[in-house]
Amino acid sequence: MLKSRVKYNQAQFITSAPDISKLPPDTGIEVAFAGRSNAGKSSALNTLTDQKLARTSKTPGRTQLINTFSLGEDQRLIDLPGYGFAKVPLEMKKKWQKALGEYLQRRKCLKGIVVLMDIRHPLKDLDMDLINWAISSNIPVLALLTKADKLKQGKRKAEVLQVRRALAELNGDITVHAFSSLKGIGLNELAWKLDEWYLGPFVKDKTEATE
Ligand SMILES: Nc1nc2c(ncn2[C@@H]2O[C@H](COP(=O)(O)OP(=O)(O)OP(=O)(O)O)[C@@H](O)[C@H]2O)c(=O)[nH]1
Ligand SMILES: [Mg+2]
Repeated sequence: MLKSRVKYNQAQFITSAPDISKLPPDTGIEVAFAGRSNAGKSSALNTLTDQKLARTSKTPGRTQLINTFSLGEDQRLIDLPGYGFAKVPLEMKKKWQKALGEYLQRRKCLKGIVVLMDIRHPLKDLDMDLINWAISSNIPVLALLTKADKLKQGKRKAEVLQVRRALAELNGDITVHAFSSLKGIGLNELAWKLDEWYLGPFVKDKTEATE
């Protein structure tokens, strides 16, 4: 059982927006899942919510709209279109990359970004662009190294450490974890970070915290 404060399994689909004008009002808190095409964004959302909410596919470029899911109380999860996939008609690519850029730049209720990268190919140029943009916009980042089930434990740990070290140099609010939708690796860490973004830090003993 997922031990989280927010009930992610109660997430409900709201809308698929082709551009930001079709999104729900820009209020409350949104957390967006972003990353290269095929990195495993939709799969991670489905694992977190324990539902088949977001469409997944072997073919990169599956998610072409800004998919919005409600957690109630003006809290939303956002599945963004992937970037960096070459084999898509240019016109289509332009359209949905524009939606992605506009979302990132204009959405005021965006509280945190989950950047998903295949653990075997992390920190590509476009990933770094996104992470650097988030830091300069003061938006915290959770970097999830996806498909961690594809690596043995030793290699997996080494890869996480290497990415942590590289991103620490940027001096931003960045957390790095291994993740696997298939095996549930990193699922609690994802839920806890999102809890923090939606509800604030977890305080164990309230009297202690006020001292
Ligand atoms: N082995 C393994 N495969 C995974 C995992 N997560 C996703 N995949 C596979 O990776 C492919 C892409 O997953 P999606 O979740 O659709 O990726 P996406 O990032 O949403 O892709 P776009 O919508 O195209 O941007 C699918 O074939 C998934 O089954 C994982 O944890 N382990
Ligand atoms: Mg997707």
